[in-house]
Order: sequence, then structure tokens, then C-alpha cells
Amino acid sequence: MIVKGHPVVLVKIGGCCFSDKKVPRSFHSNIMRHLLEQLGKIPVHPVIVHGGGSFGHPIAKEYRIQDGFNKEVDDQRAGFSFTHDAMVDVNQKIMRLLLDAGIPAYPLQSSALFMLESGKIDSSFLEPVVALIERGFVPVLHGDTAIDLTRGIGILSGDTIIVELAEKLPFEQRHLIYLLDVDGLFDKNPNIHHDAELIRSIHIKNGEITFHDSSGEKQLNFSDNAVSGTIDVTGGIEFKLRELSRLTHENMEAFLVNGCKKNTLIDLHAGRLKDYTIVHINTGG
Ligand code: IP8
Repeated sequence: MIVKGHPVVLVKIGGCCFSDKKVPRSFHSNIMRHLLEQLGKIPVHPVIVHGGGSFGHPIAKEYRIQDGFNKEVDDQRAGFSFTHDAMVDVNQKIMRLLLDAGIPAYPLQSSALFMLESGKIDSSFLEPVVALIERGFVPVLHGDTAIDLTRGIGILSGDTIIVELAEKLPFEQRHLIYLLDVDGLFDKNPNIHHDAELIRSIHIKNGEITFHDSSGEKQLNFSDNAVSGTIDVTGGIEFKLRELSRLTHENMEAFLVNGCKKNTLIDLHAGRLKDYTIVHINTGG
């Protein structure tokens, strides 16, 4: 149940949790219903950001929105609007399930809250997000199209939005949860390598991303981690961690968990989730 005063937790729902990336506009309503019902049962005040999945990404890719205006792309302005429209479509599906789960969710279109400069956030208008939280609502944002001051247009990933919220919202929010379709970050791509091992703990400090194994502290190497042939115009776990490495607050924690498995959020909250990756951000003096 959402009660005013519960700790604010930033939750990123990856597109892989709600759609099959190979099937345009596919929506896994059963997985999502279970996930969102759990969110309504744990004593936190979530702020939700969801990704594009097979709604926003294929259209953004087709019209090459990510790199800005391009005269070689036919009907690019229409493509910009189609991409946004696909995101509104999936947002409405997620909103319906949130309301069905009894969560006082309220959608905010990211394209109206953020402006970009060369693909990065230039300005953000977070007052509506803060006001909703203060009034006991659960704001729901999403990856979106956005105006870019230099390129004309662009794509704003939910992974960038969630870090902007973690950095700028005036709350004691120390926790971020990333809902994925795998148990966390692996040392190799688990979809290709059966011997891939889950990296259980990562540290981010001064922009450096490291982890420990039996041979000591290591820099994270992403070369083998990317899933090839992806439809995404934004970028996977590496991008999530790179965005997290921009955080300046101390002692933050991000949890990379499998949102497609049963009871993940309830088990995480109860401290009995076995397999996940925890990211310690700017911990220690
Ligand atoms: O899936 C991308 O959001 P993401 C949104 O969070 C669009 O990176 C419009 C492709």
C-alpha cells in the first residue's frame, strides 16, 4: 500500500520486462500485472520510469531520431511523433495495470519535462514530479522523444531520466531498482554463454566501475556483455552503469534484478532474493 512518508524508491522498468523485442508492440500483461501488484504491496513510495521495448525503439530506429534532424530520412517529423505516440500507447497499458493494482499512479510525459543538448539533458522541470510525490501520488515517467537544442530532435532514455531524478529530487532516495529480464550483470552475455557468472556486487566511484572476484578488484569490461542484434537505440546494461556513474550523491545503491521472475520485488524487499547485482555508488569516505 502506498502511504505518504514511505521512502521514495526509483524504479526503472526495462522494456525487456514488458515486451518481446522481436515482436513490435508486444506487451506481456501477465508479467507486468504480477510485477506491479508486488509494487503495491511493499512499503515504499515508488517513482516509476519505464523504457520503450518494442514500442518506441523500432520506430525511433527506422526514422533515425537518435541522431537528430537528417534530410536523408523521409517523413522524419512524422517518425518523431509516431515514436512518441508508441510510448504513450505503452504508458497507457502500464498505467491501466497500476490503477488496477490500486496504486495511485499518475503519468507524466518526459518530452514535456526535459530538453536535450547533443543527446544529454540540458534542462529539466521536475516540480510536477516533486508535487505529485508530496501529495501521495506515484509519478510514472518513460523514455521518450525530446527536443534537442543542437540536433533538433532526439531520444531520451529512461536510464538517463532515472539518474536525473536520483540526482535532483529533494528526497532521501538512496535506492534505485532496475527491473531486467536477467538476474543482474553477468561476466559474459548469459544469452550466449552458458557458463556466464552473475557479478553480485559492483562499485562505482569517481566514474570508475569495478567488481571483485577471486583474483581481486577488476575494472568492468563490457566487450562481451552487449546483446548483439538489439533493436534498442539506447544502450543496455553498460549504458545504465555509465549513467549511474554520473551520480554525485554518496552512499547510493542500485539493484539490478530480474523483473520477469515471480515475487522478485517482494523477495528483494524482504531480504531473501538470492540472485541479483547490487551497485554501490560513491560508498566510503
Ligand atoms: O528503453 C527509450 O527508452 P529506454 C525510449 O528507457 C524510446 O532507453 C522512445 C525509444
